[in-house]
Amino acid sequence: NNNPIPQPKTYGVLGNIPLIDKDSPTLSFCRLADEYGPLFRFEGFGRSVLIVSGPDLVAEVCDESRFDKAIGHLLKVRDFAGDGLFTSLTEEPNWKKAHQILMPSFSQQAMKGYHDRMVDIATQLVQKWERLNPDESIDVPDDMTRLTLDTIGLCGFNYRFNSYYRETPNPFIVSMVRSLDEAMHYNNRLPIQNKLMLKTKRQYESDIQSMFSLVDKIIAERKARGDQGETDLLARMLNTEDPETGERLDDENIRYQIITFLIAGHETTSGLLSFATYFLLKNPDVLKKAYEEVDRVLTGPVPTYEQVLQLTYVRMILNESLRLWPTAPQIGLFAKEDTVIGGKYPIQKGEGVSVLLPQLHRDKGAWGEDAEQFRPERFEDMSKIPSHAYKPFGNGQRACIGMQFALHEATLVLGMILQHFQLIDHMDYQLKVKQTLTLKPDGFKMRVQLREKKT
Ligand code: MNH
Repeated sequence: NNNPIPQPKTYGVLGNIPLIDKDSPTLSFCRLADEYGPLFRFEGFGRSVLIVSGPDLVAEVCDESRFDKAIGHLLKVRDFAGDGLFTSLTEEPNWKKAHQILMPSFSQQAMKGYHDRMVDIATQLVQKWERLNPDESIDVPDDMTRLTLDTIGLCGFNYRFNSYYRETPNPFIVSMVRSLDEAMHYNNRLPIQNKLMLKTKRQYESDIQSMFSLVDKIIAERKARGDQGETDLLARMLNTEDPETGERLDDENIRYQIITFLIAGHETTSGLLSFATYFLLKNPDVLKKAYEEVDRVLTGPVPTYEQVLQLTYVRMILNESLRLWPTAPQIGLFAKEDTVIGGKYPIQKGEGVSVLLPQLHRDKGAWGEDAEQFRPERFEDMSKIPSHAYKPFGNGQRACIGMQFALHEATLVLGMILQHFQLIDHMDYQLKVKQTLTLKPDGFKMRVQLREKKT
């Protein structure tokens, strides 16, 4: 007894495409979900995807025996991330190989090894902000992006982007943001449009070449210099054999992994730090509690590894920020066989599904009537978190490998910011969310004032 899946109005060959804002597709999907419910079909240029945002349906599509990660929406990203961890199918040999080789580098234990380097970069942010004049404002997402790029560069490859020594974004970032933007827009244009956009295409190709050349240089320099006892991601990729096959990653795949870590490892975390800062500015009670914790825990000049683990309220603030604004807002899956979800909606083998995280994370049935409220206390007891209503780091074996890394870094940085500064919402910033592949608050500025030193 199969029911048809709801679908919004279509526009000829364009399908449902005119219903989405091409600069922020996720938010458009959320508005459609408000109207069409927890499951609807979306069609563009003959391709169709099911947009899912109800906890029960999400539980089903997160069953790894029935669904697996899809990469159709990421095909253009493969132009520069290849068969790296994020853009490969689970069945591609390099996914499992890289996954096994790299897992130990992302354990909670491994964070001890990155801690001092994370502090190095966070200190640069604090020192920059300390030296501002009172009337100078901070472009929050810009400075957070400097931080997260420099952190993954230093921890991952012992490479310094030195973003705090530059006025404009690092050229690598310019190329990366522009290519990601193009990869996102490409799928929503007609093939004929894409063919005609020669200048865009040339820019795209040159951006990819400049990313490749920086990364190949990092690899070549490390190889030329030889091993000096590094234990970073690059050393691990160059020197470690996959326990299963006994093989190492080849140079081309290492290039793709580095680009993957630079993209995945910094855009999302910088968005998280920006949203968390925004929520602190707008929620004085939460800010007060956070200051209390930071003043109690961070007693030395810089946080130690153990102290970061003790910043539990700061961590709850980050979890709650990721609930309301999951910075990687959609995950793509496909059905491994013909199946039925919700007891009545048929899905064919190979059909695509996209889990709409911001909508799922605001489900009133799962989170209560105050689902739209920013309330970190929800995360006091992680065992009370509704299990299929919170997926900011994705699902199963294809979940984020960098979760501990992101959370350690973000907790450390937010802790240090609160240790040193009073935050000032001088423009009464009104949230506007901007989407590249990830979400960020657009045009978000604030001012800071040094806190009185504790005596
Ligand atoms: Mn991350 C996959 C969210 C930080 C490296 N990441 C994912 C997925 C989500 C995600 C969601 C699953 C995507 C999908 O199913 O298509 N990641 C985040 C968020 C943050 C984040 C919200 C920060 C906050 N990610 C990081 C960091 C790194 C990283 C930091 C690296 C240092 N993420 C990855 C990689 C994958 C991934 C690599 C792909 C893993 C795999 O499929 O094996």
